[in-house]
Formats: sequence, C-alpha cells, structure tokens
Amino acid sequence: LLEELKMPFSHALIGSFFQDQPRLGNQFLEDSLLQGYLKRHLPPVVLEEASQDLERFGRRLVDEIDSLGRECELNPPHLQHYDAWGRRVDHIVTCPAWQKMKVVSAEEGLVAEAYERKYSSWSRLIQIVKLYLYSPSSGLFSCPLAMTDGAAKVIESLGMPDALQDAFGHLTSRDPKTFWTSGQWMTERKGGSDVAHGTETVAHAEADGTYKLYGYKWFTSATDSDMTLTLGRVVDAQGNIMPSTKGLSLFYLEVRDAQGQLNGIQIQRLKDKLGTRQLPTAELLLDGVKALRISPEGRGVSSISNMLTITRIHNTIAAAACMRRMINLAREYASKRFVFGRLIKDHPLHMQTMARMEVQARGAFLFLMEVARLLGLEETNMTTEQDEHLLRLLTPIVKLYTGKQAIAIASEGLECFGGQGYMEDTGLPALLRDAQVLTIWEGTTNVLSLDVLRSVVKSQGRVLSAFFTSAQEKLEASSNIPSLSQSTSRLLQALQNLKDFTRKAGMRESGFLELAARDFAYSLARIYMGCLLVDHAAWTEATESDVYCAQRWSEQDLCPVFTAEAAGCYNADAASMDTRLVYE
Ligand code: UCC
Ligand code: FAD
Repeated sequence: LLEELKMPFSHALIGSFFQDQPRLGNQFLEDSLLQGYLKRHLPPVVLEEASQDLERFGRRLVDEIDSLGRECELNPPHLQHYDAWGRRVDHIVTCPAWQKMKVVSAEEGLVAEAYERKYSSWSRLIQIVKLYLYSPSSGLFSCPLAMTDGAAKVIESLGMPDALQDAFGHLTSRDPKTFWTSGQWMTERKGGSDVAHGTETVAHAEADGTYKLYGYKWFTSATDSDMTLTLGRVVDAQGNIMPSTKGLSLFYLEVRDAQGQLNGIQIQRLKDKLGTRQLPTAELLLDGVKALRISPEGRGVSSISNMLTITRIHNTIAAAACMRRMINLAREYASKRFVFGRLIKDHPLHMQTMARMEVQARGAFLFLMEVARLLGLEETNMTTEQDEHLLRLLTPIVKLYTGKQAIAIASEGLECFGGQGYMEDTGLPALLRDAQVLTIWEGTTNVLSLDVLRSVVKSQGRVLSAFFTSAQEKLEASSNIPSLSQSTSRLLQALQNLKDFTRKAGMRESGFLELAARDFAYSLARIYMGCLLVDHAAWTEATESDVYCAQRWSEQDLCPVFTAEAAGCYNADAASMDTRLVYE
C-alpha cells in the first residue's frame, strides 16, 4: 500500500478513482408524469392491466432489450453485393440483435396492440406509451415499426381490400414467425419534400392488372423490410404520364418473392449517415418491380397521407422518449458525480438546467399523449368533428416542435455528463446523433409548417376554430386555482394575440403567411403545450411539480408569430432583405 501511495500511477496502477456510471432503471416506474397521466385518464380496469404490462415491459427493457439496442449501434448493417461466386445478391447483413428486435416487437405486440383494440380507443394510447418506453432502447427498430404501423393504417383506411388482407395480418401479427415490417419509399433524387415534382418512378400496367415499376428511390429506410408502400406515375397506353401530384398513385409491393429473391430491385448502396446507423437506409434501383396499385390513379399523395400521420406521430414518440431518457440518465448521474465538494445534484445551477430540460420534456410528453388520445378516438369512430380537425392540425405541429426540442435537450443532456457525454463508448452521443434526423425525415420543419397552413386552408379555417375552442376548454379548470391563475391568463392573452394575428393575416399580401408559417406553427405548439400542462396541473391529484412546470412553461414567449409580426418580420420587403442578408 505504501508503494501505491508513493507512486499512484506507475505501471499497472491507473489511479484508484472510477466514476460510477449512470444506470438505467425501470423507465415506467421512474416516470411520474406518465403514471400520473395514465391514472388520470385510463378507466380503472384498463389502468390496472396496462400498468402491470408496462412495469413488466420496463423490466424487460433493462434486463434484455437495452443491451440489444446497444449491439445494434455497435454492429451496423452492411451490404453484401455479390456472393463468393460472383452472383449479385444485394444482401443487407444485419446483426443478430437487430433480428431479435423484430421478434421482441412481435412478442410485445408493438404494432398489433393498436389494431386489436382490446381496450377500445385506449389501445392506441397504450401502444404509444409502450413504444415511448421502447424507443431509446430499440436500436432504431422503432423506425421500421413506425412504417409498419403506417402501412397497416393505410390498408385499414383503404377498407381492407382483399389483396391486402394477408399483408395486414402479417403487419399486425404477434407471432414472430409471421410478423412483417414495412418500408415507405417516397423520396427520389429530385425531391423528398416536393414529392409531387420529384417522383420519376413510372408504373407500366401488366395484362394481369399488376404493374411493373421503374425508378430510383434515393432514401429507403429499413430496406430489410418485407413489404413497402411507394409512389409512382402510371404510364398510359400512349406512353404518357401525368406530371405533378395528379399523376401520382400509391403502390404496394413485396420486397422479395417466395424464394427470397429480390423483386426487380437492385440495392445500389447503403447510406453513410450521421446517426441512425443501426438502421439500414439504402438507395434502390427499381427495375421492373412487380407491384399492386392500391389507390385510385392520381390519389397517391392523399392515400399515403394516412401513413404520414402515423409515422409523424412515431417521430414524436421518438422525440419525447429521447428527452425523457436523456434526463433520466442525467439525473441518475447527477446523484453520483461529486464536484466542488458536492454531488452535482446539489448544485442549484445544475438543477435549474435540468429543470428547464424537464419542462420541455413534460410539454412534449403531454402533447404526444393528447395526439395519441385523439388518434385512438378516431380509430374507434368516437371522434367529434372538433377532434378530427384537431388531429389533422396537431399532427404536423407536434412532430415539428418536438423534433426541435429533442435535439436541444439531447445536446444539453450530453453536457450534463461533462466530457463523458461526448464519449462514444458511453452510448450517450448516439442519442444526439439519432435525434438530429427527427426534424428532417417525415417532413422538415418548414415543410410541416406549410402543411399546417395547408390544413387551415383546406378546412376553411375549421381546424383553427377547433384549436381555439379546445385550448380554451383546457384552461377552464385552472382559472380559479390561485397558483395557476397567472399561467392561465398568460395563455389566454397568447390565444388572443394568435386570434389577432390570424385576423390580420387574412388581409395581408400573398407571401405573408408563408413567411410566418414556422413562427405560426411554433405559436400553436407552445400555446397548446401550455394549455395541456396547465390542464394537467389543475387535476385534483396534481403534484406541486406539475404546477411549477406549468408556471415555468408559460413564462416564455408563447406566441412568437405575434411578436415577429409586430417587429415587421413578414413585411413585403422582409423576404428580399432576408435573402440579401444571407447572401451578402
Ligand atoms: O422520411 C421518411 C421515412 C423515414 C423513416 C421512418 C421514420 C419514422 C419515424 C421513426 C421514429 C424513430 S418517408 C418520407 C417522408 N416524406 C415526407 O414526409 C414528405 C414531405 N413532404 C410533404 O409532406 C409535402 O407537403 C407533400 C409531399 C405532402 C406535398 O405533396 P403535394 O402533392 O405537392 O401536396 P398537395 O397537392 O397539397 O396535396 C395532395 C393531396 C391533397 O388532398 P386532395 O387532393 O384531396 O386535395 C392534400 O390535402 O394530399 C393531401 N395531403 C394531406 N392530407 C397532403 N398532406 C396531407 C397530410 N399531412 N394529411 C392529410
Ligand atoms: P429538400 O426538400 O431538398 O429540403 C432542403 C431544405 O429546403 C430543407 O431545409 C427544407 O426545409 C427546405 N424546404 C424545402 N421546401 C421548402 C419550402 N417550400 N419552403 C421552405 N423551405 C423549404 N425518405 C423516404 O421516402 N423513405 C425513407 O425510408 C427515408 N429514410 C430516410 C432516412 C434518413 C436517415 C434520412 C436523412 C432521410 C430519409 N428519407 C426517407 C428522406 C427524407 O424524408 C427527406 O430527406 C426529407 O423529406 C427532406 O427531403 P429532401 O432531402 O429532398 O430535402
């Protein structure tokens, strides 16, 4: 010992202090807001059964699934183009952990739960909660599940055509042997946002009523899936195609035939990505792919929009879950890391930093739950007209806003671990790398902001009326609660500002709304999240922290579109000044 004290770092001795690492606990039991939400909303019998399953699943995540997810990160897929004898095979080689995730997904009913509807409209919410627990441990298997769910939704909304019943059965199976995953191939080289002008894929009708597809898909994730939905333009008897959105139809295809051979598909290469490395994302040449047209001709985009609704909600699950995981690990670490004479949890400034993260995560979680609740109602024919409008309006908003939050929280979260947060072998940086995609795929922030406007215009403003009514309803209970009265009045003022803005916007020149689109979407997001936080805090069993969280949320600029409009940010000359500034 004397020798060690004299020369603490010589040879094999590398010092005696080793930091305890943050441990993952049962994420269901460690989430007080989730438990509070379920207790408040679920009928008692459903609550009891669901809680038991979620607690068990929380244990399985710690004991088994989380390490599989890590293995997926460490063993990314690769593409084997040729076999040893020179034959082109285009085989995507995935690791055993990725394959096991497919088994786990079936066993846990991660898609099936939503379609079995054992708990009527609450089944969808319970499925989403389960996915929320699963997502950060899933090794990005959450991505194929999103598209699988989206494909099942499209098939169901097409009225379960005979030709697709088999596929639906596979997508919603709990049997690992029969469970299928789906892809979603929309993006081509010319455009992922502007699908209407970017889609060059053509579809030639065959005598048997099927089609052969020819084209190049620029991004296809989970390319190891069993089937996919994709867009193409039907070529008429004269060899002509219809340009723009009116020429796009939706197609169903199976990726491989019964012998396991690719269905006229060549996998050109796998994408070299910043994050989501666990997930195979490929470029594909479609060279005579046998496919079924499943939408009326020219109704491709509107038919696939049901898939977009589901995958955008899954994106929100990933965003909210990423924030929750980062915070839970960071708070665990804060109770183990000792600096300047105290644990970091005992440094008030660190706790303030984490509390601000917590406020964001809670807003995102309640927004996700609200959309999940509305989706469940819609799928069990229990929606009012107001609910339907809200679901349409809130889906792009929740996706775009939580994506931005997740990146910010993941980044701040890494800092909570100091230098260790930057170290790949802690597994933490993957959370940030994977979060960065959440604002890009399934529609970028701007494209979704324009989708919000699309929903307003198409519904002739009815989605906005639904928004105002719903937001106001959520504030009813809180106005008489002294601790919430200031937050409530700030939210009511923000709603008034938003109303004033929309009134003015109707009278402004074209281009005004487009410039305001992002701030408008942010305003709706902040106000609605605020209403949900206040509504939850007004619950009779709400905690002091629920109230504090609602107060903190409502201190920010809740209606940035009003503020920016007053500053002249959307005036006629703003667009040209913006361009001059950028290109100076
Ligand atoms: O990125 C992708 C997969 C990533 C992997 C999966 C991740 C899942 C999350 C996992 C988490 C871990 S797949 C690619 C995703 N691509 C996009 O999201 C495309 C982004 N671009 C847009 O959203 C654009 O706004 C388009 C493509 C929808 C614009 O198309 P158009 O054709 O130019 O737009 P139109 O003409 O306005 O719309 C055509 C029709 C209209 O209906 P009708 O004809 O009845 O008037 C629209 O109202 O489609 C309808 N429509 C919608 N309906 C358009 N968007 C929607 C919508 N969101 N909801 C309902
Ligand atoms: P662009 O449309 O070229 O956008 C570039 C920029 O312009 C963005 O900032 C955008 O916000 C902005 N912009 C575009 N239009 C407007 C506008 N009208 N007003 C203001 N700003 C605008 N696609 C699939 O179909 N299937 C998949 O499985 C799939 N997997 C993916 C996996 C990963 C990891 C990634 C990164 C992408 C994947 N994508 C997939 C593609 C993805 O959906 C698109 O990249 C995305 O929709 C954006 O399209 P784009 O790349 O063409 O960007």
